Amino acid sequence: LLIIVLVVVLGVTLNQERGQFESIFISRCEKFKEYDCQNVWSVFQEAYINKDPCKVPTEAYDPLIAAAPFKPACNRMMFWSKTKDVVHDFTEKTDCFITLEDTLLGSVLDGLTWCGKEGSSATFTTDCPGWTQCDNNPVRSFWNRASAGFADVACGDVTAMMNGSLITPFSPTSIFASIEVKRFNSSRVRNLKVVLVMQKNAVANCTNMSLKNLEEELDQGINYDCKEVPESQIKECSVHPEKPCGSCW
Ligand code: AVW
Repeated sequence: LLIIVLVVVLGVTLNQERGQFESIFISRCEKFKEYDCQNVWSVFQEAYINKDPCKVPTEAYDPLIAAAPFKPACNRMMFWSKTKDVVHDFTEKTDCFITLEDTLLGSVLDGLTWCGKEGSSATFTTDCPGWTQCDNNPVRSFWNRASAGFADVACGDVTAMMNGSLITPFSPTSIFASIEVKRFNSSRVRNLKVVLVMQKNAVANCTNMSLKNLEEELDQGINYDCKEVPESQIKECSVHPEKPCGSCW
């Protein structure tokens, strides 16, 4: 009995020392069987621990990307801009596409905030700089670096869901425009297929100026097409995951 009590007390103590952020990180990571999550966690921490939280450049995450590299999933990679909820509702329920948030690193850190502090070896989850407060903050630098890595392995037919309720669906300041599109390489990517998600209040269509800019920005040799798809149609596909992948739009 004494031994059992000791083991439980020790376990609880260790768990508290682990911290809530680390626990979330490890438990989300463990859903991916092929990784050493304790190692991924320690490489992740190295990027921002004991640093000024406005001085974490994107390159700080290079070792993390090397430790858990993105795998190419030709014809199945899905990018998005300002359509987070409808995209993930669809990709979670169906097995057609993979977004950054379905990969190990993307899913582990989705929705989380973290930063370090000079002179401390701890991870903080409050009082961290906001997305636009300073450019080189740990969260923004991570998403910039991870998006670049994900776009680097894009291949075959690539899909992107954009928001038809915006006057500028392809916004120059978005990660999709400023990082991902620039890294699509015509030796790997054959087509960019834009799905413009149309809600009732849609203001843009495929002739939109910003989408023309997107088409022009693509590496020579990458084909472009755009399709206006009602949001209700995508949601209908999410509730009928048995439908073949090519039949939704
Ligand atoms: P987005 P992106 N404060 O919908 O093209 C906090 O604009 O940029 O699409 N978080 C923010 C802020 C902000 N001001 N702005 C952006 N974010 C975060 C990765 C937030 O998590 C995928 F591969 C928001 O949900 C897509 O193809 C997310 O950035 C592409 O990048 C996306 O903002 C989507 O980036």
